[in-house]
Amino acid sequence: MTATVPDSAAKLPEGVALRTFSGIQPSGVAHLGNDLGAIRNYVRLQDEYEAIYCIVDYHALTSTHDPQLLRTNTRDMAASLLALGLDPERCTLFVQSHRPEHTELAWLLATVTPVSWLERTPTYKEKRESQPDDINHGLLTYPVLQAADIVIYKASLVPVGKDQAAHLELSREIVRSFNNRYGETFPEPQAVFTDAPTVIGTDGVRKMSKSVGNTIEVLAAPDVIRKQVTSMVTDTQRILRTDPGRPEGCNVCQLQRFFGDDYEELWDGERTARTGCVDMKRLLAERIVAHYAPARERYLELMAHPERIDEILAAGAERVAPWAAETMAEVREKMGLR
Ligand code: AQP
Repeated sequence: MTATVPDSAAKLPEGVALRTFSGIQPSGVAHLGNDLGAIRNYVRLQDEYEAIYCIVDYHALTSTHDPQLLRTNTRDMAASLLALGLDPERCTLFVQSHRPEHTELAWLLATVTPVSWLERTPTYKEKRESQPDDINHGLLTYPVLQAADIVIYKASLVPVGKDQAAHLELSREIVRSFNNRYGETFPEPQAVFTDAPTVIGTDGVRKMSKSVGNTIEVLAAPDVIRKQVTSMVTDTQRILRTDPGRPEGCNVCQLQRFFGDDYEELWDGERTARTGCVDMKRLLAERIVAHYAPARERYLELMAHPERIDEILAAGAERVAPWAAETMAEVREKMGLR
């Protein structure tokens, strides 16, 4: 899995430690799209940069209104990230609401952000269409809080999936708008993608997504993973078992690329109809189960000791506190707040 680090990352002033930042919503369990599209880069970048990762519970409030569920999901997402490879010795992991400075900065950035920029973001437009009676103010201003999350640590690299590209572009525009008005303050954050920037869901059409319900839950019990993989839509043009398959049009075949070096051979078996879609799904399910088995073990172990998770999150919030305070002091001064 490669991290595509943009050239502009090299343009930071000398002596400034490169920071990466990314946030993930505690809106349910981690899925294959999260891992292949983003979390793998979180893990990789923790060895190369000052890496800061945040469970963005303020963001989740735009769609989750059950306090107990939010609390449970927050701890669950922390355990998932740690199980999938985040190491508190090599990165900082914390919960967004433990650093309320994020919301203060979001308000300040909102004053340099035209509403028209927010109204044109694809996610907001989608939500307005799909849930016209449930559009809260947080859904509109979500990208401003997202920009604040990143720039409060002056992070220049943001490992995310492709679905976040438009939000990142907006963060850069907000940064430019602030820097133009108040003087050079924030670096423009750049997205960093893996080689699976958009993982398609089990329906074979839409991005894998919890709200769509087309996910493969990587830390679930083996039988749950098998069931989810078995439900995957494959090449819709392959009707009979004897029809040649088209790996480029089959999501199961595409996912094989990430679970073994022999995918070209497997694709050849599909093209010549030596293997069928069911064979491919069985193989993929077993490979996913085997690949994530050690992470699942770590996840279960952590969930059995919630106090350890809470300690890691508390230490993370402490660690970022001086960085957030430093940026807020600079911003308040530049904006004329006394
Ligand atoms: N299908 C995907 N392919 C590639 N990357 C993905 N990401 C999410 N889905 C895919 C990336 O995972 C990170 C965490 O994103 P998030 O907090 O927005 O994720 P999510 O809420 O888990 O995404 P969902 O499932 O799509 O949530 P809902 O349905 O609630 O909106 C991000 O970097 C994201 O790009």
